[in-house]
Amino acid sequence: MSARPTVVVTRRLPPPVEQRLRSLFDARLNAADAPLDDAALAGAMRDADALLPTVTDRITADLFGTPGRRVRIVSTFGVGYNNIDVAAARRNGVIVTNTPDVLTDDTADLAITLLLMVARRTGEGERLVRAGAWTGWRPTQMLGTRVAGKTLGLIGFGRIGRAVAARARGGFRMRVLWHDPSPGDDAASLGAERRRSIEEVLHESDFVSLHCPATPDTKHLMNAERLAAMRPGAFLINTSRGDVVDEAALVRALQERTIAGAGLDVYEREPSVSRELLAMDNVVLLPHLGSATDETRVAMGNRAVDNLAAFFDGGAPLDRVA
Ligand code: 8YV
Repeated sequence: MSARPTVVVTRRLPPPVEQRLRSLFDARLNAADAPLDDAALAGAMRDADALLPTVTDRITADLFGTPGRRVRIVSTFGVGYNNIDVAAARRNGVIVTNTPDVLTDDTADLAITLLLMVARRTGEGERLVRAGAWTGWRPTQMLGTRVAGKTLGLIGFGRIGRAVAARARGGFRMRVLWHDPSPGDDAASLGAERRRSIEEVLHESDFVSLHCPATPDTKHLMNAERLAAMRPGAFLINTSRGDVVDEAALVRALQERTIAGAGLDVYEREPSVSRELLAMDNVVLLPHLGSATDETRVAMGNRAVDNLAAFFDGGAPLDRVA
């Protein structure tokens, strides 16, 4: 690398990642960890060579079109990049990269966590104990739903969907069904069965877990009709993106007991969560924790830095999505 490129990092990152950024680049870090507003992002587009944003930043067509833009690469911290207008990036000749692979295991673990929590009513149980309201063990107290041997339907069978399948098959002897527009070459080795339509998966599954990216095609993929196509005793798990579920329709489906419960890590209007969901005991709500382990957040940061380093060394970034 010749002159040190300027990189604007929109949020605080784990210390080893910030240290590496400082050692390689003229890194403009965000010690206060306050989200940048549109004016600050436009300033970064003008003044920096690269931007390292996260899921909380919307990198719009207007930002890519910022007059006098200097940024040539946007290296996002995360596998999902629905917050970035990649078509506008392409039009403006800006490279976009993401951080796949490194968060697969932890996100799959979190999907299984939500599945277990909602089936076994653990959030509700913990609230009871913490409230000092537990009056003692009894045979009929807080009975949940068995997970072992049940049917899990996966909508989306990419890296994370497959990792969930492996856990469900190996750990819980579940029958696993999946639907994905792309072929799943290793599905047979995972012991998972393909279904031609989303509806078929929904009809047959006791648990439905979403693992598709947020795109215009998957916006509200789980709408009122699809929720109604689930089994009455079934649970919906979402660790993908809030946009994939029509949250208002989900609230109605839960209120009308169309489905039995939901485990959610992501929401349509993060960090805001529908008031009705907050009041429901058959819903587990987590604050977008999918990849939130020390190990994975460092690995994600390093992957984002690797992509920048490859680009500024004149090579091809590994994880180019635009
Ligand atoms: C990240 C995620 O926490 O990678 C993703 O797509 O949703 C999460 O794992 C988030 O994207 C950070 O930017």
